[in-house]
Amino acid sequence: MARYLTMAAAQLGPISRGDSKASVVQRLIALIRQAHERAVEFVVFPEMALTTFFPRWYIDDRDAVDAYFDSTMPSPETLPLFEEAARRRVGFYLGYCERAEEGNRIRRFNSSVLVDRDGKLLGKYRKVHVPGASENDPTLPLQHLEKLYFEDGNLGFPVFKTASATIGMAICNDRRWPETYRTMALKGAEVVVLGYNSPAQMPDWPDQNALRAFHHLVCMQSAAYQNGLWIVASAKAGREDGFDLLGHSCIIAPSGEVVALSSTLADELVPYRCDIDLAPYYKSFHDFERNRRPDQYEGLLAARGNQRSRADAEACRRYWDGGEPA
Ligand code: CDV
Repeated sequence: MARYLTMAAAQLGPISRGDSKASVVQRLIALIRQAHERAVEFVVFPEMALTTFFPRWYIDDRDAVDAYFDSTMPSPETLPLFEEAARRRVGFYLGYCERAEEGNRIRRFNSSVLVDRDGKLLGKYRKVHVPGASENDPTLPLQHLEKLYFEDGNLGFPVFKTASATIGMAICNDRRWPETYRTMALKGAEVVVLGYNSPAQMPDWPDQNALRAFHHLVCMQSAAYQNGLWIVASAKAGREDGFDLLGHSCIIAPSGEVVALSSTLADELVPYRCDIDLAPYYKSFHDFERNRRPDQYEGLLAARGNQRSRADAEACRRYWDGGEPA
C-alpha cells in the first residue's frame, strides 16, 4: 500500500526585534490550525522561528541576546504550541536558539526539534554548517555573525523513524552542502525538513543578488534527486527589521521537481500530499548499494583545516564570557 504524508512548509513573514516569543507562538498556532483544517499531518517552521534573525547585528548586550535562547523545549512560551499541535494531531519541525548545559558550561546552538503528532519530542538537531563571521565589522551594511553567537553543531545528522517516514533535519546553510543530504540518505532518510533565514540581497556579494532564489532551489532540487528524498524547506520571509529575507518556501519531490512553492512573503502554509514511496523508488533507481564507490572518494572525510574554526569557537566563547569579540 502506498504511503502518503501530507506535509506543509509553514512559512513565516518577518518577526521584529521587539516582538515577544509569546506573540510569535500565536502565529505558529494559527498555522497549526490552518494545517489541521487542510488535513496536513506535519508542518515545517523556519530556522530561529521564535525571533528576529539577530545575527545580522553585533549586539553588545549579552542579556538581550541570551533572551533569544531557550534552555528547554517545550519552553514556557512554546508549550501552548506543543499542546495545540497535539490536540490537532499535527507534527512539526521548529527551529530555535538552544542554550544547553554540557560539560559544566553553557553552550549555545542554532537548533531544531522534531515533534510527532502526539506532541512528543522525537529528536533534536544542531546546525552543522554555521556560516558567517565571528568578528564584528561595523563598516558592513549587513553582518552575518552566526559564528559569534553559536557554536558548531555536534550531533551529526541523525534521522528519525516515524510512523509515516524516516525524517532528518537540516538548518538553512546546511541545504547548500551535498554532504548534508548524502549523510542522511545513507542512514535511510526519506524526508529532509529544514528552515531558513536567507537574505534576499547580499550587499558584499552584489553579483549574487539576481541568483538568490535560483541557488536556493537548485541545491535542494539536485539533492532531492541525487539522494531520493522529499525536501520541505520553510522560510522566514519578507522585510524584517529593514532587511529583506528570501521567501520561496517549497516542497521538492525525489524526482527533483518543485511540487509546491509559496506565493507571498508573509505567514503562509504551503501544503502537498507526498507519496513517501517515491523516496525508495528513486534510491533504487540510483542503486546506491551497488553503484556507490566510496573507495574512490578519497579526501571526502579528511579532517578540515580547522585553524579558522578554532578561532571562531574562541571568539564565540569570549563573547559569551563577557570579553571583546576577536
Ligand atoms: N541563516 C543562514 O544560514 N543563512 C545563510 C546565508 C548566510 C548565506 C544561507 O545559506 O542562506
